[in-house]
Amino acid sequence: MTGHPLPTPAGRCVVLGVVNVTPDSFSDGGDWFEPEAAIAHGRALLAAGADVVDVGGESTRPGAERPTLDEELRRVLPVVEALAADGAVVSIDTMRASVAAAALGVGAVVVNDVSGGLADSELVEVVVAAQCPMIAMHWRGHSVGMQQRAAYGDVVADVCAALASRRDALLAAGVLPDRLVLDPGLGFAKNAEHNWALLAHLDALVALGQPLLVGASRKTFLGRVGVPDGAPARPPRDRENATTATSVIAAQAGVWGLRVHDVAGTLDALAVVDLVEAHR
Ligand code: PMM
Repeated sequence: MTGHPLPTPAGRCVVLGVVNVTPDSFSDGGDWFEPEAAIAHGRALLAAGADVVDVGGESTRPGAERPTLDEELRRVLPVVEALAADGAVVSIDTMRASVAAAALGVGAVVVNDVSGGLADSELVEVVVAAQCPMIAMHWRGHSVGMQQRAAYGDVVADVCAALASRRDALLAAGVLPDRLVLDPGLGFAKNAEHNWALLAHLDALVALGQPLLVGASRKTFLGRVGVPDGAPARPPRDRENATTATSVIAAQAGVWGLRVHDVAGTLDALAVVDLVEAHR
């Protein structure tokens, strides 16, 4: 069989370190926009213990405009190529089939599609041809207008149903069952209440039977934790403690992986979870 197996370190969650090669991501926009800075950042995340580096060239913050295809390729390819050449396990965070194919061509081994294959129907064909792992996130449309689609009857049931239907379609298309990861898409067409409800019921998402990834790191809903009503939200970099708490909750719920900015802090938190588990 070709293609990289799903990374699975013994005894703990997979930690994906975020490398956003974008001028405008909410969490770290502009910090790593030049390829050299993004490569150095990826190397720092790997040195801190990241199992996977997740390289993306399109900001998905609410309201963000999409880059052109050429611009997205220009952003991500040198970074993917350099980190893969170092021996890193690289995932490409893209909704475009041609970006996924080009990134796989220069060494990426995982495709992370926040649209779960819905934005570009050809992306699934790229994944199937490569037999590579795919992360399929719950998604209700592109960033412009995304928060107007944050309406659910029962958010946990609705997201589970949508992910189950994505799972069935992707498996029918030929994505390998042991290489398909699902993701509830915290912050994507979801308000804070929706995100908290999903975190409270990760067991229902784990029960879908596929490995589950959670990406809570630094997201807007964490900016209000511990902040009085009316006071300004915490900026993204001041959301790390709250992020770590979500990582512990997700690890205890049995998720496969965590997509985070602070790799070292996440690994410490996972070590604590393991030590407590070992003493049960
Ligand atoms: N969130 C962002 C980008 N890509 N991919 C997956 N699978 N899950 C996520 O939750 C996710 C993602 C946006 O966050 P960022 O600006 O920190 O990259």
